[in-house]
Amino acid sequence: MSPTLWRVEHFDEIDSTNTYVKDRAHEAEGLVALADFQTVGRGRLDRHWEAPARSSLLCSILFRPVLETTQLQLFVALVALSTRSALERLSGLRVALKWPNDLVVGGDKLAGLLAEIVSSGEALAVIVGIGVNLTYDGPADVASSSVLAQTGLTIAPRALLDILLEEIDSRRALLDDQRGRGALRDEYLRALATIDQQVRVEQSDHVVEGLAVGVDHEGRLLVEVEGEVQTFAVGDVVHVRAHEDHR
Ligand code: BT5
Repeated sequence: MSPTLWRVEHFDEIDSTNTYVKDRAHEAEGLVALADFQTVGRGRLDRHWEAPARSSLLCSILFRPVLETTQLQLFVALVALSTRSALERLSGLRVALKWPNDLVVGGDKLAGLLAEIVSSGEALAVIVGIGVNLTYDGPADVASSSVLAQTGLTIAPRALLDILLEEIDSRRALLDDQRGRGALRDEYLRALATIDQQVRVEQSDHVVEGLAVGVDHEGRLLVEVEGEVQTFAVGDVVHVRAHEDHR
């Protein structure tokens, strides 16, 4: 498959890049919104994403999957793994992934992803937004960090975006067939700090504790609870024990 035709639209200020791309979900794959500042940066479940102007990579990418909505978490994996590789190429920094949507360094949150689905009739769009702390260490009350704090390097958001899009290009076709999805899942498993950790999965109506043992073919987390493996598609995961530093 040839590389995607990326169409990057840059904004000095916007409400939220995810909202912008969501409103254009009917367009072809490859639309990217990039912002210096968001007035209403969004996390999941109505949470906020904080980032002073020009301190972070703030962008959202439009995909048009060939398969069904169950691929959502695989697109999160695709963008998270690509961001991880781009950061390593640009700064040497090694980050780990925390299921379902964080990039972490030694337990501190360095980046978060927000994936949303828009479907109208047969057509399906997946929007993946990402915020990466480049020079801002994150809110004071959150265990968070930045590329600058970790490496001493100041990376320009656009430089990171360009390498990120290259990395997505090198993986995007994997999502279009079963074998490719298997290869992506293998890379995902290797990058996930969550695996082999004692975790607490907090869902809207209940909390489960157990050992994270893997992810399935749709990127859902597999947690062993009292000898039985349960599957989680959404939910917030807390690593119960401190895990090793993945830098
Ligand atoms: C996320 O949500 O981590 C998804 C963040 C996605 C942000 C990008 S920026 C570009 C695009 N456009 C948008 O509007 N959003 C996307 P969640 O897992 O719900 O985490 C949100 C929580 O992270 C907040 O409640 C804070 O505790 C914490 N947080 C906020 N800003 C942070 C930052 N800069 N660094 C680290 N943690 C932060």
